[in-house]
Parts: sequence; structure tokens; C-alpha cells
Amino acid sequence: MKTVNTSPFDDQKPGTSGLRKQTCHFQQPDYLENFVQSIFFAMANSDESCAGKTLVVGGDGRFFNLQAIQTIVKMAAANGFSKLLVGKNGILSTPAASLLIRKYKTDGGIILSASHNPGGENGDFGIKYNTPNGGPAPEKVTDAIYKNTLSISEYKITEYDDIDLSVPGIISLDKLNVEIIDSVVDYTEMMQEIFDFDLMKKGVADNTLSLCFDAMHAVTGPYAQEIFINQLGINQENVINAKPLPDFGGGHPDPNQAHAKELTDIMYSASDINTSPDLGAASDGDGDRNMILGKQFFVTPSDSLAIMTANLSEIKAYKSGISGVARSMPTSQAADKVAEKLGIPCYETPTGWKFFGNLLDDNKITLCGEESFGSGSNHIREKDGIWAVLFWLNLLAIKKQSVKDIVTAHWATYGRHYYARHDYEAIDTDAANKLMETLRNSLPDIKSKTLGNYTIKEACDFSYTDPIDGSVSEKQGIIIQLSPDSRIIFRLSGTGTQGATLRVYLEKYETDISKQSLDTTQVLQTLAELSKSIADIANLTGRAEPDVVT
Ligand code: G16
Repeated sequence: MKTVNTSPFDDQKPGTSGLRKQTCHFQQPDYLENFVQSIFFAMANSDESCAGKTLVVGGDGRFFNLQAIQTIVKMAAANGFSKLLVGKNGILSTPAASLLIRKYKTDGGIILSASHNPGGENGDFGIKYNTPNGGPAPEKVTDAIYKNTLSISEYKITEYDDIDLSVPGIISLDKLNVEIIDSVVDYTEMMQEIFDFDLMKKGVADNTLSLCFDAMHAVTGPYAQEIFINQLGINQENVINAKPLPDFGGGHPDPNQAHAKELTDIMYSASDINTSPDLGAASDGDGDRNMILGKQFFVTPSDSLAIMTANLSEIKAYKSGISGVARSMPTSQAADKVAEKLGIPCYETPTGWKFFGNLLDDNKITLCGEESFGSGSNHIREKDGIWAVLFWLNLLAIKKQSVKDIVTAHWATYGRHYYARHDYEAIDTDAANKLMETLRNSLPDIKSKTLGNYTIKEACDFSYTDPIDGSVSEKQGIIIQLSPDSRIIFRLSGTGTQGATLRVYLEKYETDISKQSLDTTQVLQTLAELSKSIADIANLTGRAEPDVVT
């Protein structure tokens, strides 16, 4: 064991989901080590060692994943850990890591991923710490880690050779046991407990149920192979881009219609609509996001959460009922309408899965989701891509209706929330901060203004008080509530690695059934223009139009 002298980096403040930087930034000497040691200091016993502690370690397989894992193993040995559970070949999807932490009651886990961001030498890398409940560390923990990064002066590491991560089994490094584990087995078992595999298998076998799944050359490939192909009998060719690659095949593992283009083409371009699969779905780099498509039909993540909430009791594991639902603030209010009807609470949290943890642990909610293509339940403490796909597949098997019919029937009952997110990417950080500050300062003047056909009902900066531990998170995004029933929300992303990304969320509620099948872009056109003028976007950022619209 050796102790290495180091000095702090001033840019290791975790964002919405851990620390994300360009890969080359992570590869600079001591950068990874400083952050890992800072996590270990935050986990340490009173003697500052991690003696006796256990940890799950794995990542989404992107470039630098294996090297980072070897470093973490050597540092864990030097810091006194007694056991590590490491994914076979270094691979663990984020949901599988959450499951392993909970199932084997470890003291937490380290997940190596930059999620949907591109990978490779010129892409991004990331690292996050999950706590013993299996969920992303809450702010009080990430604040402690960040504080450690600012004062670190040394880290501990051993000089063992790299270990073989390819064969399941136990490797002993003195007092540390490293168990290499194939998480596909544990994950599949959990999915079998939640969903009706026999029903789905029957539907696939008699050709009444079909799926095309795009793993985007990311972590879900092996999980999809076992669950969709081996267990449910889906054809091999209907699981596309299934091989995990360190650079995701040069793609951008973000499950939206632009980046999951091959899947989108399959779902939209069949000359005979009857020949395309009933369900199209994709997951991201680390397997926690999902996109749901029907035949020539896109389901917004916000609608997906609302529909899951309305139909939860249809699914085997949730028959006993639902305690509540939660959504992040910018997610559309579609789930709120369902919660109102069911007579259950609907919580509105800041963006970031970490804010759902306490609500799930305290059984205040059963389901939660976000506009950023994430949904999940109390089965783990992360959002879960494959789980969401199975949810929809199981629902189709039960209802024997198309995705489009399920969604339009839902709108007819609860109203439709037209929804879009406009991203202005990689803008100058100072300009982005100035835009938000200017908006914040103008809130008192904005209220009660009339803008064309809209009146501003409320304008505020979202602040959240956790109902369980009372912690307060301020400045979580600016909400402009309009009449008739619409919202515009502004916030800065906490997951980008270059400059700043301004996210503008547009939402308009429509109860008139005859107006529920219009073009989203056209319906939201006026709100889009208003968002530009309210925040003076072109003037302050130099961008006239968003780079990405989802
Ligand atoms: C992470 C968080 C999500 C969040 C998303 C986008 O997801 O876990 O809760 O909604 O980032 O965050 P932002 O709008 O700040 O970029 P993931 O899948 O990237 O880990």
C-alpha cells in the first residue's frame, strides 16, 4: 500500500447525477483517484478507514471503464474495504447496480457512467456514488464529497496487478475479497417477480405481441439478450445494436427519436403499418432511461408516467395498490391528473433521481418519473429502462390494444398535456448564468402580465423541501404558470460537460377531445416564441433557435 500526495481539483462538484467530464479530463493524473478517495472519506468509519465496508462497482462499459475499475479496486484494498461486488467485464447497468446494493446490503456502490452522453476517447466519462438504499447520493452526501475534493492532500492505493474481471468468482487481495458477478441473473429474477412473463411469452409465441428493442450498443445488450430473447422468445433480429461497445459504435446513446434513428425508422417507415412491431423501445448508455414508441407513434415520458400510474394495479407486483406518485418539476402534469382521480398524492421534486429516494424509502410513493426519459418504481432506487419496456409490453399483452389506442384513450379521460423540451446546448456559462439571474430578478415584474392570448398567473423560482428530512433545495428552475392552463419552465442542465445547456420546457393542457390529436410543434408554437422573448434568449446567448427539441 502506498499513500500518494495530491492536490485538489476545483471542478469536482457533482451535478444532477454524479461527476461528468470529458474522458480526457478524467484521465489526467490523480483526477479519478482524488474523487474516489473523496467518496471513501465520506463513507469512512470514525478512524477514517473503510475497514469492513462493502461496495458494488461497475459501469456502462464505456472507454476508460475497465481502467477506472482497476484503480477503484486497488484504492478500495488500501482503504480497508472487506468486499467488492464487481460486474463481470466491469459491466453493470445503473438499475442492476441499485439492485445489487439493496439485495446484498452493501454500504453503497460506485457507478461509472456518463449516462446518455457519447463515450470514447473524445466522449464523456462519469462517476457517481450510490448510498446503501441503492439510490444516488442525496445532496448532503454529494456536498460532503465535494468538500473533501477541495481539501484532499493524499490518497491511498495498493500496487496489486490488475485483476481478471471476465470470470465470475472470488479473487482475494489480502483482506479484500473481490467477487465478480454476472448481474443479468439477479436482474432477470427481479423482473420475473414483477411482470407476467408467461403472458408476454404466450403473446410473442402466437404473434399477437411484438417488440423491437434498441440497446444502442450500450449496457442493456446482455440484459435484453437474456430477457427479451431467451426468456420471452423475441427474435434475435428484433434486438438491435445489442453488443456493448466502448464508444457505443460512435453513436450517442440517448434514447430519443433523433439518436435511436434505426429504431425510429423501423417504427415509422413500414409501408404497411401492420408489419411494424407493436412496441418499439430503446435504452441509454447505462440502462436507466427508456423511450417508448408505438406504430408511428411516440409516447412522451411524461405521458408514459401518467399511463403507468393509471394502470399500475394491472401489473402483477403492484396489485396491492399505489401509495403515491412523484415527478420532477419540469415533467408535465399528466401524472397529477391521474393521482387526483385515484385520490393519491403526487409529489413535485427537483430534477434528479436522488430526490425520489426518501419518498420511496418512506413508502410515500410507488412510482416516479421524469421528462428526461426516466421512469421507475419502488423495486429499486434508480430509474430503470428495461423495467419500463417490460411494463409497456406487459400492459399491451393485458389490454390487447395498440400503444396509440392506450394513449389516446388516456387523453380522452384525463386530458392531453402537449409537451416539448427545447435545449440550447454548449452556450457560454457566464451568459447562461446571467440569463437565469436576469429572469430571477424580473419575476416580481413578470407576474400578471398579459402576453398575447396568455396571462401570467404565477412566476416563481422552484424550491423544494423534502417532506422526510426537511432538507431544502433552492433555485431549481423558474416556472412561468400561464392561463389558459400552460407552463414554461427554464433551468440549466446539470449533466453537460461543455459550457452550459439551457433547457426550456413547454406544456399546454387540452381537455377538448377534438383538439387532442394536433401537431405538438404547432400547438406549442406560441409558447416557444414567448419563451424566447421572456428570457431574451437570442440576445443573451446568441442563439435564435434551440439545438435540440424533444
Ligand atoms: C440524470 C438524472 C435525472 C435527470 C437527468 C437530466 O439522468 O438522474 O434525474 O432528469 O440527468 O438532468 P439535467 O436536466 O440536469 O441534464 P441520467 O440518465 O443522465 O443519469
